[in-house]
Order: sequence, then C-alpha cells, then structure tokens
Amino acid sequence: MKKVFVMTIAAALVMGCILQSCRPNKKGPSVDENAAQKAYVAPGQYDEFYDFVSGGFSGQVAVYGIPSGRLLKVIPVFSQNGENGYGYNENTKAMLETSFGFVPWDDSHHVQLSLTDAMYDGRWAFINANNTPRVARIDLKTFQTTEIIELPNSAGNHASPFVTCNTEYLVAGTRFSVPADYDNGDVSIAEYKDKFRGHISYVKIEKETGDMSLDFQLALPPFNYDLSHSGKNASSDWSFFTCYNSEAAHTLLEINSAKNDKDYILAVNWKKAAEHAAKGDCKVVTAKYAHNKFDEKTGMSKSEILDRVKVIETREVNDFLYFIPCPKSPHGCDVDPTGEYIVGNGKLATNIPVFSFTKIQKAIEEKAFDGQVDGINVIKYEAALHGEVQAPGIGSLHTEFDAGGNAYTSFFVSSEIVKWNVKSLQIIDRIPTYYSIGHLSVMGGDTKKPYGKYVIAYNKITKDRFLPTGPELCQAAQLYDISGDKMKLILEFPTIGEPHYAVACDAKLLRPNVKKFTTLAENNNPYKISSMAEARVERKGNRVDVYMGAIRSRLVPDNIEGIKIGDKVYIHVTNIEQEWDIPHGFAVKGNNNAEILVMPGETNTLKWIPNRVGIIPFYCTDFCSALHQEMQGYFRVSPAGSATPLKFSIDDKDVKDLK
Ligand code: RUQ
Ligand code: CUA
Repeated sequence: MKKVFVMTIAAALVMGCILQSCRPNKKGPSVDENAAQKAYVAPGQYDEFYDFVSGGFSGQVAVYGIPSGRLLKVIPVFSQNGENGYGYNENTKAMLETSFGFVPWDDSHHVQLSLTDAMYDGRWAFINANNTPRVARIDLKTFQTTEIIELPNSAGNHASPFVTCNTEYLVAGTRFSVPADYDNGDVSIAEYKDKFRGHISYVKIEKETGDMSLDFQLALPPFNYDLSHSGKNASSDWSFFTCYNSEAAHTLLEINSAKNDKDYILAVNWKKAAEHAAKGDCKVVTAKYAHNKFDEKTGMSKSEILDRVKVIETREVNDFLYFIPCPKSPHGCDVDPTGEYIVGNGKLATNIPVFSFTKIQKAIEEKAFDGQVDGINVIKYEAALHGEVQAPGIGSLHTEFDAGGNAYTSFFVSSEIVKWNVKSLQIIDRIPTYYSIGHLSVMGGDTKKPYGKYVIAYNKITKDRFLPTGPELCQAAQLYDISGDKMKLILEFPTIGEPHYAVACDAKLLRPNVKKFTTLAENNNPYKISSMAEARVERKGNRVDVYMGAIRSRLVPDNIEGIKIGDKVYIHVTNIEQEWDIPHGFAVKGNNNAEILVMPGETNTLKWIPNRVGIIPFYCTDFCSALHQEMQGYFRVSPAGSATPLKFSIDDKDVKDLK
C-alpha cells in the first residue's frame, strides 16, 4: 500500500516534469582542466574511433571522429541528398521505393554494426526508418547504402534494427500497433483491442553478402514495441524488447498508457521462433513490401515488390516467448556485456529494474508465471529480477556498459548520466548533461567487450549552449571521459538532424579496408566509357543519351546541339580519374533535379527534361583542379519538332549526328 503511494507521487512528479524537462539552471560545472588536450586530435592525425550517429529526422547517418567530434561524412540513407544526387540520380532512385511508391524522406533512429561473436566485425552498419518501416544496410568499405528492405504489417519501426550476436538476424519491432496489411484495415479505431496487432520482424542476414530477407514475423498483442537488444553469450539465442502501452490505449496515450504500474519486457527465443517458421508453424500471408538493392559493381539499384511473409500468430504458437513485467512505460532495453543482465529503462519508473537471464530461465523451467497475456506466459516480476537501482534519477531512457561491470543510464528529465554497478546496483557517480539527454553511447558499449574510455550523451535540447541560430537550434553530443572513477565532460559538438542511437568502433577495424576508388575495369555500369574516345551522344526517339567523360579539366563532349523540347536527356558521366579523392560533379542549369557527384572510376546518370529553348550551360561542381572553372559546356535546346541536327564536340572537333 505504502509502496503504491510512493510510486504515485513519484509518477506525478515525473509527469509534471516531463512536459518541461528539468534542466540544470546554471551552465553547470565547467569542463575538466585537461579537457582540451583529451579531445584534441592534432591536424593530420586520425581519431581513435569512428562514431556512427543516427541523423533522426534527417533520415541519414553521420560519421564523426572521436574524440575530436569532427564530422567526417553524412551517409545518405533514407532521404534524398541533393549534394551528391542520392535518391535523385538514376543510379540510386530505386533505393527509396516502397510499397507506397517513392518516399523521399524518413526518420532514422538506431545504428547497429554487424557482429561476430558479439563484437563488431567491421562489415556493415544497419539503420531503421521509423516512418515508412524500413531497414537499411550500409557497406563499411564504401560508406554507401547498399540495401533497403521494407517491413509490412508495421508502423513506426522503432524497436529496430537490433542485430543478434552473429548477425544472423536483425529484429524490427513496430511502435504503433495497427491492423495487419493482410487484414481489412478499414476498421473503427475504437476496435483497437480486437483488430490491431503488433508485429515484430526477423530479417535474416546472409552470412557472406549481408543480403537481407524478411524471414518471419511475430503477431503480438497491440502494445507499443519500443526498443530492443539481443542477448550475448548464454543469452545469444534471445532477443529482448521493451513495450509500453500494455493498457492497449489508443487515445491520449500520455495519460491512458501510463496507468499500469508495470508494462513488459518481451523475451523471445529467436532460434526457436525461426524453427517454428521453418517448420511451417505459421501462416504465409500476402503483404506488399519493397526490397531495394544497390549493386556496387554496376553502380545501379533495383527495386522489387515482394508479397509473401510468414507470420507466427503468438496466440497459437507461444512456447518461445514470455512477457516480464517492467516498471513503468519502459523505453530502452539493454543487455550487459556478459549477456546475463537485462536492463529496462522505465520512463516513469522510480527505479531501474535489472533482470537476470539465469533467473528468467529458471522461472520458465519452474513455471513461475503470473497468468498470461493473449496466450503468452507472464513471468513473475520477482522471479526474473536481479534487483533494482533505487532512486537513480528521473525519466530513465537508455543504458550502456563499460568493460568494468558498470552501467551508464541516461535520464531525460533530470538531464544527467548516472553510473552504477550492474552487480551491486549501487550508484557510483552522476553528471549533468546539457540538456535533456536521450540516447547515450559508450565506445563499443553494446558489444561483449566494450572499449570504454568515453561515453557520449546525445541531447535533444541545446538552448544556450551554442551561438543562437534563430528559432531552430542544433542538437548536440557531449563527450565524457569515463576512464577514471568520475565522469568528466570534455567536449560538446553539434549533430545533424536529431541524434538517436550511435555506435562507435575502433578506427583500426575499418581503416585498412576502406575503398579508395573504383578501377575502370571493375566498373560494370552499362553506361560507362573507359576513355574520352568513347564519349558520344545518341538519340532514340525522344530519348537522348549523353555518354560523358570527366577528367581534369574537361567534360567531354562539351557542346551539344540538337536537344529539343520534349526530349528526355540522360547524362551518363564517367569520372575517368584513377586516383583517390578526385571527384567531379555535374550540374545543368535549371534542371528540376539534383547534381551528381561522381567518384573516380564510377558512372552516374542524371536525368534532365529541358523545358526552355535556348543555351543551357553545364559544369563540374567540385573544385577539382586549378582549371576546375574551365570544366564546362553548353546544351543548345531547340523547339519541339525543329530540324536542328544532333551534334557535339569532342576536344574541339565537331562530331555530327550519326543517326
Ligand atoms: S529513441 S531517445 Cu532510440 Cu527513437 Cu530513445
Ligand atoms: Cu571537375 Cu571541377
């Protein structure tokens, strides 16, 4: 009784606070004296870590060097990127196709790196799209998005894309429960409890190539599946998900989904689930979803729409998954490096519950259950619990780990990181963040042997931290030294979009394998030219193909006449350079499209539909040589049906229309 009372007061406090996050009102303790030295990476020196940070509503992934906080690259993933033509050019347009058609943007939240035995293996990064449910794979040799798969029956793909410890699968859980695509979705929202379901996808990763395929899904009660992590060591065969809204509310969730004192962690034995799916203990349903692949050999992408998926209905087949009560509206779901401890981060909880994998197994054996939800056994809270961290802070969101048995939890409302010991559950240290931290990331913090060294806070609000830039301010990361007993703030730097989860790996893992350029011989693009001698213009009906070469400091051909209104012009630019870091760009005046940036040895195609008669210049957009400004040419656009002959010039000589 007393306990309930205390919980209610605390919950009220939290609720009051959550609307207006309680940020420290002073600029707070200054940085550590040696901070500058610790974060300083001298010009010409490399950072120790690559940090892959989700771009949130930018839809992209940003790569930073740590400890310097220098932004190294933005990898376009789910959003069109006019800067290099991703999602605009003919090569990559298909990557953004979905069953809804072309979706040019998304909201990306969680980066994961491929794992071998719960350690980064440096092959791929994965990231989810929250809005139109998708997951993407990035090749870590080229830092390019090479595959995107859509997830049917889902909405708000948030508990995603967490990989199992040998990258057998990545999981992708739906945040919104919705009627499945294979059911009639034209239902009253008041029928939420009956007609809505939550689906979790298991996407299989092909061992050698990384190719993704949707192996099976689980149909689950209509809760909001929020975050996940997979087990390690003894718990390797399991994935864990937090879910909130166990009330199955569908309006005013702020209040209606915060009624129960506990929601759940869902523990899934994915090996068993996969066996069920393989044996056919599932239904095969029709649901449309896109699968897009970028072929690095041809530099072209393809999109196909698939329409079959295996769904395990957990009302019927449920000997492989369990709910564990978890206080209260949990968000982060994190597994410690040993794989033994599973931490739930209750946004409205007054403690941090830590569950024990050994105890969970024992509870399953001994059937220490507390009833069922929709056929799924609920393990007794105490039977699964290792213990609780008491009064750790307000609004806990995420937890990461170091190699010394410590955990670091972010608190949104009290704006701080709290360090505690996983075994003893004692709080060791706390430090403010500026302001309102969401995710946090310890270097290597989701592997079985974290590097430790630093924890980075990814903050939602910056307020007064940087020079003001109008109503919209940047969001930011803050770097803390965790090598000693006390956490020390050493650096902060702005991030792109909204930073969510981030993972950092030792630069040595990736650096030796990074691809420098494509050789012309290995470029299998159908529109490539290998030398300027092959440059040409061809017309077929109203389609004009320009095979253009770019080399310091010419674009060939450079003067093209005989283009007419009504034509569709495809300009295939091959960068003939065979040297690292010599890109050429290409842009056409007034083109209702982007530019293309073409890396050495690659071919990119830009589409242009001329809509004005006259002389239209084109040029290289990347200052590539002292004579970069000389890399230019003209199109002559004539009226539709006019008799202007097709002609172009190659190195000062006119080449007449051949057709
Ligand atoms: S979220 S701030 Cu990962 Cu989308 Cu927690
Ligand atoms: Cu090529 Cu500038």
